[in-house]
Amino acid sequence: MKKELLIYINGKFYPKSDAKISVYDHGLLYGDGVFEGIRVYNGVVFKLKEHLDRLYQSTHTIMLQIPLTKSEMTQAVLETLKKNNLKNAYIRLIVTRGKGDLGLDPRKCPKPTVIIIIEPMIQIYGAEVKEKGMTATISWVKRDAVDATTHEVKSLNYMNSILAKIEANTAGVDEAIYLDKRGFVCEGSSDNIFMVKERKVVTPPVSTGALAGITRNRVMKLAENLGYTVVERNITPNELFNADEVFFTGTAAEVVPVREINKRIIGDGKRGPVTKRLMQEFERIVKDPNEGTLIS
Ligand code: PXG
Repeated sequence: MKKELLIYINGKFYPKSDAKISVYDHGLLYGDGVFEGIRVYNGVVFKLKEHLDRLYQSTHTIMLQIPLTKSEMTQAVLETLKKNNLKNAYIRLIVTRGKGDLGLDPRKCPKPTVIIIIEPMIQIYGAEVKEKGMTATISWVKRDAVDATTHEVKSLNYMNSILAKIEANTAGVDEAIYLDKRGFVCEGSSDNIFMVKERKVVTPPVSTGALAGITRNRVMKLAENLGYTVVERNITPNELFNADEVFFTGTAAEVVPVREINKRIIGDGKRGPVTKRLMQEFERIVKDPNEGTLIS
C-alpha cells in the first residue's frame, strides 16, 4: 500500500486522510486567515524566506500573532518535507485565526491554527499552454480595492478570485484578468500579469490591488539583468490588447504566455521572444540552491 502523505497541524503530523480541523475554525467560518503557496525544486524550497516574510506581513496587517518565530516556521516547513521525503513538491502553508464561536470577533479565537500541506509537484498548465500560450478574459468582477479586502494580504478569502475564475470557466478560456475599480489592469485570478511593448517589460503596481508576487519580483529582476527596461505603471485594457506580448507569473504558473484576451489576438498570437527568454531563464534559476532554502 502506498504510504499516505503527512500533514502538519499545530506541531503534530497526521496522515492525509486523518488531517482535520474544527468546523468552528474561523478560517472556514469567515476566511479569517492567510496562506502561501510555495514550490520545492530539487530539494530547494524556492524563495522560502520571501514567502515567510510575506506571510508574516499578511498576519501583521490582520493582527494575527503566529505562535512560531520565522525560524521555527522554517524548521516546521523543512521537517514536513523531510517526513514526506519529497524533493520536488508544492507546499500550502496556512495560518488561520483558529477555533472560535459563531460570532466573527477574532478575540474569541485564542489559538491560531498552523497547517502545512505538502503534495508532489503539481502542473497547473501543461506543456502545450506553455508553448502556445493561454487564453484569458477580462472579468466583470473588479479586483478588491487596497482599502478593502486587498489582495496584497494573501488571505483565505479568495471569493474575489473565484468569481472571476468562474467567468473564465464559463467563457471557455484558461484565466481571468482583473481590472481595478478605476479600470486599470491588475492581475490574474492567481497570477501577476506583464506586458511587453517595444522591448519594455511592463507590470501594474500593487496599488491596483495586485499581490506583490514572489515570481513577479524575481522575473522583474531577471528581465533587468537580461537588459530589458522594466517599468511598473498602470496599464489600460487597450494597451494590453495591443501589447507585443503578455504573460502571467506565479508560483504554480511559473512564467506562462497569453495568446488571446477577450478574443483579441496578442502580438503574433504565439509565445513572443521576450516571454520565451524569461521562461528559459526562470527554468534555469529555480534549480540554483542560492534561490532558496535547502532541505537538509
Ligand atoms: N496574484 C494572486 C492573487 C495570487 O494568488 C499570485 C498573484 C502570484 O504570486 P506568487 O508569489 O506565487 O508569485 C498569486 C499566487 C493556486 C495558487 O492554487 C495560487 C497562488 C499560488 C499558488 C497556488 O491557484 N497564488
